[in-house]
Amino acid sequence: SYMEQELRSQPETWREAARIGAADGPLPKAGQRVAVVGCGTSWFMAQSYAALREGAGLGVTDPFPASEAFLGDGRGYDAVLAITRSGTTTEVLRVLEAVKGRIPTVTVLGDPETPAVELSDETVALPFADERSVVQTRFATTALTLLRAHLGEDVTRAVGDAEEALATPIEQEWVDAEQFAFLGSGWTYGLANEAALKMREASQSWTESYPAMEYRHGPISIAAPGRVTWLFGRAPEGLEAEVTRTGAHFVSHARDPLADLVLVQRVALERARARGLDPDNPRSLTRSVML
Ligand code: F1P
Repeated sequence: SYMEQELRSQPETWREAARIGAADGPLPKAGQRVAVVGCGTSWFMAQSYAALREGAGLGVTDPFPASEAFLGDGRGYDAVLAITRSGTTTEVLRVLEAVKGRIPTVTVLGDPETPAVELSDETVALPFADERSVVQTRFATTALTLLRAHLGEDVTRAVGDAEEALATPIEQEWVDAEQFAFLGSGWTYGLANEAALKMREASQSWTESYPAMEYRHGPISIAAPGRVTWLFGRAPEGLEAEVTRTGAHFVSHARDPLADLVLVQRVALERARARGLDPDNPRSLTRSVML
């Protein structure tokens, strides 16, 4: 499948993106107040980037689903960063239109010959990470790798961990599980949201996602034997024991969290196959949502 080919190429596309991200370019400068917009997967990457940028002390960074970003009057932002693989998503184009001439915009996109280019002041194109799949895998992670490198992060370990995640065996328990709860904190919360979306899109699985410690405030009542609670990043104290008591399978890996998302993409693919679904033709989805 396209999805499999594309997700397997992630170490290479991440390496290329790291090179571009580390160079000086049109991406937000330190100190700027930035609104980051996207839809679906691209919104979740916006969430992760925002937490990383604020964590690095580089300036206020607010992520919005493009449909809920009402930035027409500027709202005090110095820049708008849009993330869109297709460059055609209606809500993203509407934001770019609304802020044109008021706030400088930069768009990270896969296809450089799309309407988003006309509407953006600046663009960073990642055509080598563009995809034929409906279900995004490598564009999203490659865009986030670009942004991590731009924040000054050394992503060498992440690339190595992605290679390792591609070679890791998929546990049968993950293929058979009835339900998944993905958890994350800080920048890994966006990854948890994306993992849950990937499993829904590719394999029609029942998945949820929460900020790690919020899970204890209600959603843990769903945890049970035959279900999986998968945490991205380091486990907050006591969480593993609390989940394990429910009988749910608790998963938390030491690898770079973005590389752990690669493993979830593979689980989604495996579950699609086990259910006789074609991950390249997901139910009710199109490659880009346009009104
Ligand atoms: C965003 C997106 C995808 C999703 C679906 C519809 O597209 O929401 O994340 O998987 O296929 O479109 P884009 O703006 O990044 O092209």
